[in-house]
Amino acid sequence: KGFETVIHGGTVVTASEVFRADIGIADGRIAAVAETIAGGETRIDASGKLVMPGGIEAHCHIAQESSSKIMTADDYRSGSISAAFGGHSCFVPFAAQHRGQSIDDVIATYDSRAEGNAVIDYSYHLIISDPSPEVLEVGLPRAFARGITSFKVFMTYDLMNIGDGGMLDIMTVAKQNGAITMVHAENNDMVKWMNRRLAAAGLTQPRYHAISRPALAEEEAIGRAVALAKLVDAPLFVVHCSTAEGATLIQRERLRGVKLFSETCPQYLALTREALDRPGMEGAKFMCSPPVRDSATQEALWRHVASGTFASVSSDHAPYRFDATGKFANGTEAPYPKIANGMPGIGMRLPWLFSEGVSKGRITLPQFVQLSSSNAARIFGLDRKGAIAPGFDADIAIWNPRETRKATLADQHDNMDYTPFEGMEITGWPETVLSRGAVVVHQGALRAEPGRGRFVARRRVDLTGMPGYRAPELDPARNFGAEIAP
Ligand code: DUC
Ligand code: ZN
Ligand code: ZN
Ligand code: ZN
Repeated sequence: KGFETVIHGGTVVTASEVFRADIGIADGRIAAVAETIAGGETRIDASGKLVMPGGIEAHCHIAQESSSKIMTADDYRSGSISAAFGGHSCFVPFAAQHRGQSIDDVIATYDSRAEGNAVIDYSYHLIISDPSPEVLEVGLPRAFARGITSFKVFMTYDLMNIGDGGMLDIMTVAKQNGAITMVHAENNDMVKWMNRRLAAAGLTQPRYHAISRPALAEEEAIGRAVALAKLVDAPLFVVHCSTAEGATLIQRERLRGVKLFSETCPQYLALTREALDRPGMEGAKFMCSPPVRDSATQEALWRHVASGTFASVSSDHAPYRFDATGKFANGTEAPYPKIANGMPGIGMRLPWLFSEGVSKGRITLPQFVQLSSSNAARIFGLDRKGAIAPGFDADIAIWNPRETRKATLADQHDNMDYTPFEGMEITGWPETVLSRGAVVVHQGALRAEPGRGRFVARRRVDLTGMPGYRAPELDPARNFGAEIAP
């Protein structure tokens, strides 16, 4: 049998095992995994290297306008190139609805932004800011039929927040279609109250951004989002969890069988709010929502990463440059509420997680695969991705676990003018990245044409082993309220 490519001599890492094997690729898929494979039109020598499923970035903002109309610096071309240099062979950015916009229009908008640009495969999570009857009854079911099986809602920001009732409606429709709801959980009124007090006291420098969004606002909102999801027994994914209290609440509800998933991000494990104290406006580089916290929080979040509370460690790449197109769109002295929120990180997510996680002994290699790729594939229905096994797409990253170098902006290959990881000493870098069998990146060079990445239709979330929760008032077995159970 003819293989297009054979990767030989490497150590294969899956979500459960680490073993010596060669990989044979045919028609863009993994066709064989065996101790020794001869032949292959192209042979890639992976001796001394780790051969892992390509990363799947399930939380990133690409070619997306913020609700105040600031466009991210990265589009599907630069965003996917940065992702690929960072070890990814798939990413799932958001397709964001503006209020009043139809879902068909949202999807068409992002299709046109993605087409011809991506170097790796992609899908979208919808962001719903306006759950009108038309959206709930027509728009979302059509999105599901196209293989868009997840979407995000916000509990904060006046232009995005859809209220508890809107969340119940969305979660109900999602459940009926086998989709999963993602949530940005921060209490909007707590943040607005803090903002008013800080503004009245004249405290508007970047450092006050972190003060304005208390840990309690996240804890309260996660608790409320989980209660709403339990009422309708629908699956929920809490994005960018930044607090020990939030993580502990998620862990407890997962132990109870609730259909609940979550992620944290490198910035919450790597940075503290002191970063926002840098002189002048420099602190704006480290502004994101929820904000980075303190070192005790970092330690607690690492325990949750290591013990399985989080399905993934995602970048939340939200690239706003340190100039008038991004952070300073409202002026170089803008008060923090008028500075775009978010930091870049799609190119550093995996090297940073490998270095701080695997190289420092906080997580195992299989855990790295789970957190970087395989869990996202299972939860978000990318059914041919996230594994090294026959039949799966040959989406593969070959890593040099011993290469040590400092993180630099040039290594990100994005459209940004800074990286929050600048100067960090990183051990373990991806060297070669394949997407459906084609080499996309090799030893620091891009080898693929923009446009080769394809949209991937996704399947329903896999909830095996998650019994869920039945509110007594909606329980058919108790025969009251069952008529309206979703
Ligand atoms: N939420 C995100 O998920 N990303 C950037 C900013 C935000 O509020
Ligand atoms: Zn060999
Ligand atoms: Zn968010
Ligand atoms: Zn985000």
